[in-house]
Amino acid sequence: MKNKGKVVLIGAEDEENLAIRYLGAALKSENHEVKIISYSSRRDLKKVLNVIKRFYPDIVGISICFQSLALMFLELVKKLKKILPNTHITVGGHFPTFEYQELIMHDIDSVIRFEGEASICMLTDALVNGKNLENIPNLVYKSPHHDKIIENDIIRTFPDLDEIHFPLRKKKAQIRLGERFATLVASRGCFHSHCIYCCIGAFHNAKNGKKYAIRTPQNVALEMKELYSNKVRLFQFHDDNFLLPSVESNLTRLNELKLILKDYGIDLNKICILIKLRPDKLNGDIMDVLIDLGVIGIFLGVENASATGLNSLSRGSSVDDINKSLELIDQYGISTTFNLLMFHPKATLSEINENIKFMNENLDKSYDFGRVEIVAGSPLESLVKRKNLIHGKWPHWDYRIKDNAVEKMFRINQKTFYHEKSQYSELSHKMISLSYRSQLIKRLYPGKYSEKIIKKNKENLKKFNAFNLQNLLKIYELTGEDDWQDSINNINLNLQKNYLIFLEKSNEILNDMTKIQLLEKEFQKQSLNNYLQKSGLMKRLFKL
Ligand code: B12
Ligand code: SF4
Repeated sequence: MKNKGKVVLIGAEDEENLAIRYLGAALKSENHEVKIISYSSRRDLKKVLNVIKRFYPDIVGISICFQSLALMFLELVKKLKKILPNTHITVGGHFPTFEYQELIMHDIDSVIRFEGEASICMLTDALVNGKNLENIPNLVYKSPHHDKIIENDIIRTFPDLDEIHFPLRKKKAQIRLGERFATLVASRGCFHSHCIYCCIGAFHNAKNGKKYAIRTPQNVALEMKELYSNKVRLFQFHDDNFLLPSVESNLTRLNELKLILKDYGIDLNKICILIKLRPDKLNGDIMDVLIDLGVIGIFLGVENASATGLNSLSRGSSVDDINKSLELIDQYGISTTFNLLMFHPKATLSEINENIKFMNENLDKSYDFGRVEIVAGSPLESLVKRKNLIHGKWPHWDYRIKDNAVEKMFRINQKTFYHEKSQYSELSHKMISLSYRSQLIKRLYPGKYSEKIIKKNKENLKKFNAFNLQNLLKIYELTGEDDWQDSINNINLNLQKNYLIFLEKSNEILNDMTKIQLLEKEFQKQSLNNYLQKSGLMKRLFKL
C-alpha cells in the first residue's frame, strides 16, 4: 500500500488564499493529510513555526504570489530549515515561477512553477514513497548531492477547471462588508495578456492554444450553491477578467449562470457579487444580466486616463472605452472603483495632467493612484533592465522615470501621500470598501435610512477626493521648483490634520452601516422585512 503524506501549506491570507486552498483540496482528494497555515505578517512567525513543529510534516508548501512578501517568506524558510532539516520545502506562485533560479539558492528544496495542483500531489507521493522526482512536471529541484539544479518539463495545457476540486474552505465563512463572504475564480489566465506591468501573460505563455481557461456556468453555480448554503451572501470573483472577449459568449454564459443559480433556489436579490472588468468589453445587455446576478461593484481596469499612457502600458483599451464604461455603470447606479497607474517609465507631465483632469471628473468614485511596479515575469521588468532604468535590490526593484519632472513628482508623492506615516493608503482602501458597502446595503436592505447613509458616504468621498486632488496639484507645481522641503512638510501637516477628520467621518459612516445591517438582519429573522426603515419609532429608538 502507498504511504500518504503530511503536508503543511502556507500563504498570506488577507482573505482565504485560493492558491493554497486549491492545492489543499487536490492533496486531500488523494488522502494526504493537509494543514493550512496563514502567514500574512512577520508578527505571526513564531506562531507559524510552532504549529509546523507540532504537526511535523513531510513537506511544507509555501505560496509566494507576492514579490513584496518574498523576503518575509525567505525568513520563514530559513528558520524552518533549522528546526525541521529533513522536511522538504517547496515554494510556488507567481514570483517563484519566474525567480526560481534565485530562490532555490536559499534553503528551499524545490520550486513548483505555474499551476500546482498536479505537481504537488505527485511530489508528495514521490517523497513519502521514495520515488524519483524526474517525472514531476513544473518541478525545479536540487540534485541529491545539491551539486545541480534540475528543471523538469512543464505542463503546456490548462487543467480542466471543472475537474479541479473546489478550494478547501474554512468551516465558517469570513465576514466582509458585514456579510458572510467568499472569493472564487471562474477562470484562469487573461485573453489580453499584454499589459506591461503584469505577469499573468507570461505565467500562461507556455500553454498551447488559448491564453485562458474557463469553468462552465454549471460548475461555478455548484460552488456558489455550496457557499450559499454556508450562509455566504457576498461573492468576490478574483478572475483577472470576469468577462470573455465576445459579447455573445458573455451573454450566453452569464444567462446560463443566472438560470442555474435560480434553479438551485438561490434568491438572487439576497446575494451580492464583486467583479473585475476591462473597460472594452461592457455594454448595456451585459450590464442587465450582471445586475440580475447581483453585481454591486465593479473594479474597472482603467489604469491610465490618457491615450499615450494606455499605449505605454499596452492596455489595449481606449480613453473612450473607459468613459463609456463609467457612464454605463453610473446609469445602472452601481459602484465602480479603479486604479490609476499614472507614474510609469514613459509618463510625461501632459499625461499626468490628463489623469488629474480625469480624477476631477470622477470625484464621486473611489480610486487609488500610483506607479507601475516591477513584477518578475512582466514585460516591464525586461523593459527597465534593457533601458538601464532599473536600480535597487532583488526582490524590491526600483526604477527611474525618464522624464525628470515626472520622476520628481513621483518621489515627492512618495514623501507625502505614500510617506510611511501617511494615512492615505488606509483611507483610500476604506473609501473603496465603503463605496462597495453602500451598494450592498442598497441591494440587501433598501430604505430611507440606507439612502441617507449612502448619500452621506458619497459626500464624504467627494470631499476626500477633492482634498487629495488639491494636494496632488500642489505636488505638481513643486516639480518646477528647486527648494521644496518646506513645502513637503506643509503638505504633510495638511494631509495629517485632514486625514484624521476623514477617518473619523468614515468610521462614523461605517458604524451607521453596520448598525443598519445588524438591525435589518434581526428584523428579517422575525419576518419583519421593510419594517425598520419605515417606522419613525425605530428611527428614534435606534438613533438612525
Ligand atoms: C486575490 C488577489 C489578491 C488579494 C490577496 C488575497 C489573499 N491571498 O489574501 C489582495 C486583494 C489582498 C491582493 C493584493 C495584492 N496583490 Co494580488 N492578486 C490577487 C489575484 C487577483 C488572484 C489570486 C488568486 O487567488 N488566484 C487563484 C489561484 C488559484 O491561482 P494562483 O494564485 O495562481 O495559484 C496557483 C499557482 O500560482 C500555483 N501556486 C501558488 N502558490 C503555490 C504554492 C505552492 C507550494 C505550489 C506548489 C504552487 C503554488 O498553484 C496554484 C493553483 O494552481 C492575483 C492574480 C491572479 N490571477 O492570480 C493577483 C496578484 C497575485 N496580485 C498581485 C499584486 C501585485 C498585488 C499587490 C502588490 C497589489 C498592490 N499594489 O497592492 C497586493 C499585495 C498584497 C500583499 N499582501 O503584499 C500580482 C502579483 C505579482 C507579484 N509577483 O508580486 C498578481 C499576480 C496580479 C497581477 N496581475 O500582476 N491580491
Ligand atoms: S492587467 Fe489584467 S488585462 Fe492586463 S494582462 Fe494582466 S490580467 Fe490581463
